[in-house]
Amino acid sequence: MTDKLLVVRQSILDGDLDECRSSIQQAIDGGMSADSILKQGLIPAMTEVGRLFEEGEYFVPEMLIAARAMQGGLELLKPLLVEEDVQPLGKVVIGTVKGDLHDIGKNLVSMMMEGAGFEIVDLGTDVSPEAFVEAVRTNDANIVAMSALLTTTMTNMQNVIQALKTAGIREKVKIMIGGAPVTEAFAKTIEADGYAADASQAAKLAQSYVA
Ligand code: B1M
Repeated sequence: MTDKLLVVRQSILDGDLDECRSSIQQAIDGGMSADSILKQGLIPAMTEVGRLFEEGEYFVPEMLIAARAMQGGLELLKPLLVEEDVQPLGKVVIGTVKGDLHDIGKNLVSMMMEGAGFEIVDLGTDVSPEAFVEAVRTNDANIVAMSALLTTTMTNMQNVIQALKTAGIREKVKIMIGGAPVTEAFAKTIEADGYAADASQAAKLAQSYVA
């Protein structure tokens, strides 16, 4: 890794948005491609953030500020990635299910997935089954990611899966779910493809679907 990318990586680990953007700008000005900055700088840094989180060295606040720094940096790269025609790993439609307004965990999952190289279509909170179906169709998504924080709303995940089946597009997508009351067993019951306990595992699970 070049010195410039080491600075990019450290700025993400420190959650330092300004440093992240200025070090990325310096790497761009120095002639490095956006693709290299993304794949050798941002993505490995977010992988490391995920590892630190899983090992209990980072907690949710550290992960959030790291993800925000990464997102701020990614904004600089996005137009260049389009110019370089860099393809994302896949397209994820993500949302918190109908009746549920909790979005802190969902946003974290979304940011970690973006950091892992996915294009994200974030539908927000209180998302109906019809809106998930419509978003999968219009975006030609490969993954549907659902979050729920309430025991009363987690059952709506099954309604989304049913709606995808009815629309005839269930087999087109991998469906992954998560959120505090959600479990692996629940995922099996509703025939989701997978469950992840936290944002770092969610990013890894999504990567396993496109590997
Ligand atoms: Co609410 N709330 N809340 N709340 N709230 C809980 C969830 C609750 C456990 C609090 C409690 O009673 N102890 C309880 C649920 C009880 C239950 O159903 N068993 C509860 C309740 C009851 C309610 C209301 C009904 C309260 C009321 O009005 N009477 C109401 C419901 C509103 C609604 O949604 N319709 C309500 C409202 C709210 C606020 C709006 C005030 C606010 C939400 C703000 C927001 O999100 N923008 C809020 C908050 C903040 C919480 C707590 C305190 C924190 C949730 C949170 O953000 N955690 C929560 C209590 C608690 O958890 N200690 C609580 C941090 C976040 C990073 O974790 O979201 O779990 P989490 O995400 C994790 C993992 O779960 C996972 O990754 C993340 C981290 O790595 N993950 C996924 C999440 N989604 C994933 C998707 C994946 C994979 C992993 O794949 C796709």
